[in-house]
Amino acid sequence: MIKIAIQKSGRLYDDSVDLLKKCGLKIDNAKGQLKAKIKNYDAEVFFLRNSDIPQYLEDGVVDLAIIGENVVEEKQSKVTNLLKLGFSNCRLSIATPKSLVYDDITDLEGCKIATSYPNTLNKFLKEKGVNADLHIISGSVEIAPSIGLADAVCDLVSSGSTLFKNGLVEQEIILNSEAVIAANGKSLTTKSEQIEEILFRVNAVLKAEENRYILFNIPDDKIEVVSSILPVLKSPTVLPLLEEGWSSMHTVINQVDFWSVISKIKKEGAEGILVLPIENIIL
Ligand code: PRT
Repeated sequence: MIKIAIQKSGRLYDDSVDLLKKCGLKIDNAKGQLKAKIKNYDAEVFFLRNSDIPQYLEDGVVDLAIIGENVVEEKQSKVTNLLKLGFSNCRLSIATPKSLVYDDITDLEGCKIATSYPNTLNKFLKEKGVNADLHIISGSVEIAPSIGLADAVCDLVSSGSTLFKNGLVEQEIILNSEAVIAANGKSLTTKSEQIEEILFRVNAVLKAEENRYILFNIPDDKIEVVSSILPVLKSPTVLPLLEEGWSSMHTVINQVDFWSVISKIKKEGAEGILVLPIENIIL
């Protein structure tokens, strides 16, 4: 039995459940439960607070967890980050009021900084040789300067709109973070097969999300030149159409290359281009 922790509610919840479902794991739960069985796999899912997950993982109560990298770093957890998942991206940054003159990090010497991330901030300031007074608060960090509680803040930023609304300017990025799968060290040995199986499925889902299946019609005399444009997994599938002199080409392309590839193959005479999402890619 493998035990997997995910956040019980909050920013990571929907994407975590969605990922497990795409991995073919049927979660038998209603929101609000502490744990649920996976109906079609020998596993259990624990619904926990994101900030508590590192401890459960470290203590071996759970084997695997989907968690924000920032929390693993802040809790200085002895867990192993196995895979970045590409969601809940954010950064931990220091921001100062617009009115404050800021040239570099030394301007924070002797300042009061409000944060919920004292360990990560302390480590950063120590590396930079800056002494500051940390004011630890658990929420609404961004209002601290306007109510006279601090000279600067250190908080998570994603769009930047919270900082903007509070008249703050992002000055230093301390850490870039996204959701990761992390594991308990002992479980990596005792449950290596089950963990590998979960990682194999997650990798297949992530790979599929990065790629699109495309098919289009192409004059036969353009097959070679179009093949050289396509960044294919192996080699494109080419099937003859009923209309003589035309074929249908099928392949998988990465989203990053997508628009440049489409415009190039269109120029070469591709018609009726269909683009489809992929559920899994097993290489
Ligand atoms: O209660 P629990 O311990 O479960 O969770 P939590 O308080 O950590 O929960 P939650 O759901 O707020 O965040 C979960 C995780 O989402 C965080 O640990 C990060 O890994 C990730 N994440 C991604 C974020 C953000 N983006 C984010 N923008 N977490 C918080 N924020 C907050 C930030 O603190 C600030 O208040 O959003 C505000 C800034 O957002 P922007 O878009 O205005 O810049």
